[in-house]
Parts: sequence; C-alpha cells; structure tokens
Amino acid sequence: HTRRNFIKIGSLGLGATAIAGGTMNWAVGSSSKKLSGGLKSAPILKKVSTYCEVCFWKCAGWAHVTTEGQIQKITGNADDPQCNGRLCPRGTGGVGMFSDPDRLKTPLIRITKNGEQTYREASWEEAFDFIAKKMKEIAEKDGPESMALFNHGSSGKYFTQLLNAYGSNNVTAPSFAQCRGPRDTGFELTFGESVSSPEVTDIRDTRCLVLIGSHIGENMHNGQVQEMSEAIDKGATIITVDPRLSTAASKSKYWLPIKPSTDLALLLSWIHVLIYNDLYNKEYVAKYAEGFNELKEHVRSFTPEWAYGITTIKPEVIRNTAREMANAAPATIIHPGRHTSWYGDDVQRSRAIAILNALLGSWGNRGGIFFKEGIKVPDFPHPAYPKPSWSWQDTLNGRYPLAKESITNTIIEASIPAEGNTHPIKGWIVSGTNLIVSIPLKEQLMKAMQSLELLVVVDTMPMEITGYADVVLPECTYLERYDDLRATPHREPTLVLRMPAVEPMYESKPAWWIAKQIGERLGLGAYFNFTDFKEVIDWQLKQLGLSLEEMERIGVKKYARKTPAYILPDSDHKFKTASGKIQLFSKELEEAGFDSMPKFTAHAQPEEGFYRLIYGRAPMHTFSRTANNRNLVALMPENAVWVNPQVAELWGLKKDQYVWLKNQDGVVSNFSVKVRVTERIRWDSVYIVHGFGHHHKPLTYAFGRGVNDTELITDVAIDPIMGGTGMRGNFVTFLKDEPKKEAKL
Ligand code: MGD
Ligand code: SF4
Repeated sequence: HTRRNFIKIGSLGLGATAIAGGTMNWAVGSSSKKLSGGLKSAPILKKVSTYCEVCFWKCAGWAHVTTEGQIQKITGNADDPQCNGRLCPRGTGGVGMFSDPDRLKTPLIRITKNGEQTYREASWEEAFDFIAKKMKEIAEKDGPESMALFNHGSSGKYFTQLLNAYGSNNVTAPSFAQCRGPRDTGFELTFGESVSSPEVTDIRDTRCLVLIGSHIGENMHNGQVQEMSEAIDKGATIITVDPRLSTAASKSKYWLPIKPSTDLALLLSWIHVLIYNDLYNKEYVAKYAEGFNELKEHVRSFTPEWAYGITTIKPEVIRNTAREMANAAPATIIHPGRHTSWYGDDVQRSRAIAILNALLGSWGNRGGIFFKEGIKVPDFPHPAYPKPSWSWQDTLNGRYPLAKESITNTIIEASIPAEGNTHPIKGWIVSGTNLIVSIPLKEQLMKAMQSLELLVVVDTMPMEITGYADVVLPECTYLERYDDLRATPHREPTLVLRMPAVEPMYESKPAWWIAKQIGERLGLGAYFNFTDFKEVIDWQLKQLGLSLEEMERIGVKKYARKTPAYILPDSDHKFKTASGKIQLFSKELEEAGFDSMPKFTAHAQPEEGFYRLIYGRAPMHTFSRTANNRNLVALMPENAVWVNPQVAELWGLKKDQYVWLKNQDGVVSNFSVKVRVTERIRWDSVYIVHGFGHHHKPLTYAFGRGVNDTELITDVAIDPIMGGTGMRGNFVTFLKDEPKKEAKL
C-alpha cells in the first residue's frame, strides 16, 4: 500500500483556464528562433535588471522587454565582473524557462476520486489553508522541528525564514552532501575557510592551472571559463587530470588520463616530488604552515613509481607536471573542483589538493587564490527566531562529526519511521530541487516520501518530484519576480538587482509571497513585515546609501575593495584556522578519529564486462532543471553514453545505436541511450551527462530523452568525515535488446 501514488500532472487536463488568462510570451532570442516559428517582435521598450537563475553563478543581465510585454532576449550586464557582459548558452536560453508551455500553472491538491489518487486545481487560499492546517498539527503533535525544508536556488531563502520562524532549522540542500561539501570541508580543515562560490581562484592571472576532474568549459561557470581562456591566451600551462579527454583537457599542455578512483595517489606523489625535489615554497611554508615535518615523513614512500602502479600515469609525467607547477608558483592553482562527492574519501582528496596549494604558496598570492570581499546587506528587521529543541545535527546520530552543513540523506533517513529514530521528520517543503534526479539511493527516498504526513513542492515545472506532493505550488520564474540582492563576495564587491521583467504568468507567484502567506496563516506574520518584497530591497538599498531607482538603471553596483586581495609583503597574515596557520597536519581530524594527513585507499574496480559510470555536465544544461527548456533542448536534446572504440568493438556497438545500461545491482536504465564511440574516454569507463532521462510525461520536451545517471547510482560510498555521498563507485554494462521491465513509477 502506498500512501502517495505518483501522479502525472499532465494527465489531468488541467490548466486550460489558466492558459486562457495568461499572455503567452514566447522567447524569440537568437537560440530560440527556430522553435518559436520566427515570431516577429515588437520594438524594445525597456531593459530590466536581473541575475540569471539557470545555474548558481548568478550572472547579472538585462531582460529586454518589448512594447507588447514580451521578453525578447536576455543579455549580460557589462559591469558585472562575473560575466563581463556575456551570458553562457543557458543564460541566453533562460527565457525558455519563462515561456515553457509545460509550466505549473495553478496550485494543486492531492485528492482521492473514485478510489484513485489525483490532483485537483485549487486556489491559493485553499492550498495555504491545507498546508497551514497540517503544519499546525505537526507542530502540536511532534513539534515544529519535525518539518524539514529541501531547497536549492534563490527561493530557498524565504522558506528557510518560514521554517526558522516556525521553529525548525532542519533545512538542507543537495549542494552540500551531493556536491561541494567534501571540498569545502577539506579546505576549511586546511586553510580555515572554503573557496566559496563563485570560487576565489585567481584564474585570470594564473600561470599554471591544474584541473582534477573539474571540466571547466563543459561545467560552464561563466566568469571562470572566460578567465581560463584569458589565461590560456597569456600562455598559462594547463594540466588536466581526467579519465576522459574533456574540453579542458583538449586545451591542456598535459592530459593525464588517470585510472578513475586513484586521484589521491597522484596527489600524494606530487606532494612527494615537491618536497623531496625541493620544489616547494620554503619561505611561505615556514611562515604560514604547520605540520611540515610530519607531512614530509608521511609522503616519503609516495614516489612517482609507486603512483604509476596505481594511477597508470608515468613517473616522468608526474615529475614534469610537478616541476611545471613549481616553476609557475605562487601563480599556480590546483583547482579545488566543485562537485567532489566521488568515492567516499573525498574530504581527504580535497585536503591533498589544499596541501598542494599550500606547498606552492598559492593562497593569498596573485594568480593563486585571492581573498574575497563583498558588500554586507543588512537583514530586514524581524523578531528573533525561536530556538528549536533539536536540529539536523541530531539526525547524524554521532556520524559525520565534521559536517558543517546539513545532509540531505540523514534528513531523508529521519523521515522513515524506525525503532531508535528519536528525531522523526514528518513533513517536507521542497523548493527548487528535483530530488528524484539529484539524490542517490532512490529506495530510501521513496520510503521517506511515503511516510510523510505532509509533502509540499514548490516548483516552476512539473518535475518528477511534483508527482509525489500533497500540494504543488507554482512559483513564477526568476524573470517574473523580485529576489534578494546578489551580494556574493568575490574579487570585486558588487551588488546586483533582480526585478520582474513581466508579470507572473498563469497563477504563479514568487516564493517570498508564498512563504509570507503560509507564515501569516501560522501566526508568523511578524517575520514577514512587508507587503511587497520591493519594500525590503528598497529599505536595504537605503541603508547602503543607494536607491532602487538607481539600481534599476544600472543593475550592477561595483565597489572598490577596502582590503587587499593578496598577502602584502611583510604582513603577518593569519589564516582562519584556530592557530592562524595552514594545517598540513590536521589535529582536528586526528582528534575526531580520522587520518591527520591524506592516505590512499584502493577502491573497487569494475568486474569483467562492466565499466565505471562517470558523469558530468554539458555547457547547454544545468542538472535536470534545463532538460525541458525548448531553447536548450534544441542545442542538446539528449545525453549519449561515451564508449571507447575497443569496448564498442568488443560489444559490437555502433555509433548512434541505442542501448540500455544495467548496473552492478541489476538496475536497468529507464530509457535507452545513444552510443557515442570515442577515443576520448578510457576503456574501463563510460561517461554520460547528468540530468537527462526524465520519466514524467508532462515534461513534453524532456520526456524519454537520454538516461538518468542517478537511478543507476545504487552503491554510494559515504564520506565518514562529513557525510558526502560518493557516487562514482557504480559500474554498468550494456543491454542491446529492450529489457523486460516492471513499470517503475
Ligand atoms: P535540478 O535538477 O536543476 O537541481 O540537483 P537539484 O537541486 O535537484 O532541479 C532544480 C529544480 O528547481 C527543478 O525542479 C526546477 O524546475 C526547479 N526550479 C527552477 N527554477 C526555480 C525557481 O525559480 N523556483 C523554484 N521553486 N523552483 C525552480 C542538483 C544537485 O544534484 C547538485 S547541486 C549536484 S552538484 C549533484 N549533481 C549530481 C550529478 O552530477 N550526478 C548525479 N547523479 N547526481 C547529482 N546530484 C546532485
Ligand atoms: Fe546563467 Fe550561464 Fe551565468 Fe550560469 S553561467 S548564471 S547559466 S549565464
């Protein structure tokens, strides 16, 4: 018996009334001309300031609005140092998010009709009353701590405020345990702070950039890509470590096609060469680091010859690349990466990367890692939040002692009733994250969703996650709303305004409004003491001595730095660790019962006939959120599985043939995937781009295109230090004929 059957929103014939009520503003930006049938556009009336929400680089831009109220295109704001006036293909195609005909149009409430579960269209009032009633019941029965929020993107902020006001801080996002958590933890342990987002890597002025599995260029973080091509033009050496010839690898002086899962051995051997060949920055290390002697002893035996046997990278290549790094230092960056939850020992790999940067003197030097600076935007006044009696830390049950942010998977686990589950979660709000595609271990996720007393999903699109909700709330897209000022610290402090270019389509509403309305019904109106979010921004700008009118005109406000970006000569710089010194040897790890310095441990390798499943990004898509964007689907409609020619021959696979993938646990992909035969991938691995293989029919553009890597990730190696879910220990084989499958939904 399932409490919550999956409901296909599109099968309900909903939304007709709403469509008639809204204006259809089709995008006619350059990338969408083909699709929108060459619609003639009216003259441009105004340019409205926004920042992009297609990924979290948040490039500042202008929405060009015609006299007929259509968004004709989005362009970059030339004053924004994060994009320099140029958007990436996804940012340009962002209008497709707004004009998507499959958008959620009205609130929906799950009902049972003739014994079948279905949704009915509801008014906002009804939806809010439903949610408030359930949230009150949960607070009374189990305490407000039993509500959790899963969020990603700008909208999460308002629901976080709602939950905090209600009495819970069980707020979580996949961006920690499924993504940058291991990297941030590794760098915090070493330097006392993380490398942030956008990363504080000084790529523009670097002379040597080392990429370990970070595929800048395919992983399209705008400013970073621009800086990398600038660095290449200026003659920087690029060294790329990747089992696949990524775009970055193809632009590199050295491509090290490493055996997957062995990166830590290469890193340790580089540390060995720097120390034992006297190539490290002695002055910097003596002045700013502690634990050098322990490190030297620790890496004594990690010679390039040792690493060769593990990584398949030749000893002279390891020595030469170490020398290149040292020659360019301190203008050398061993890039910390971003999506780093790979093998379960990812904090230690990130530590090794941090240590290399330390030995080269990168942090605090031009062309290495700079100190960020930002503008502090004052908080809009609100009463103090109540103190919850327990929080996400309690869902760890003593595990992952160095987790600084909450872990999606332990919140999911706490949502499954079980003996000994002393901190049960009973309700979720899910905003801006398609958990079905982003969270590995699908069975656990399904069980949790079946157990909940309330599941509210706030989204712009009928993504898979919406089919499990009790209530679905249609949020308007970033082009139709105000949001917080962008104030993320980076090389130059900036403020960016996002305001609505057009009125929200259909019945959709901004998240700040949704959170406020729920709050008011829960008696928490004092926490949302404004009528329109515009008031909040106006107030904040005034505190900063600016005005909304000026920001509307300029979009981006740039400030001069007040603090130096690099360590000044003769300064007595203190790092943000407890002792003020870089931790080559980590006492904190030792005290928590972990290795104080990184060690290599071997990971499982594929059995015969199986290949390691590696995944990554494409420049036209972001996770699963763009998969139905018609502008971007036109550029890349589906993913393909990259297969080495040797393997293709062995299996008799031809270019463009469709195959199913089956993993080590017998899980078969939902759909078939096109074969791409290429020398650019090692024979022991296959590669697919993440975010495809949607099985929700209302996503008319995304449905059935390509495969979903997440459902093939059934073996997860959890990092004991911070709970990151290592997802790269899964192996697949090919099925050429359509497998018999049970319906999965
Ligand atoms: P998306 O898949 O892009 O990101 O995973 P998610 O956070 O789930 O889904 C975003 C959701 O937000 C979509 O449903 C979209 O329609 C909705 N949305 C878009 N704009 C708005 C808005 O303005 N408001 C609201 N309310 N909703 C909006 C990302 C996560 O996945 C991350 S960060 C990483 S790094 C991991 N990557 C990854 C991987 O590479 N491989 C595998 N197998 N799993 C992964 N999981 C992680
Ligand atoms: Fe948007 Fe591209 Fe910038 Fe990301 S990098 S914020 S998708 S323009």
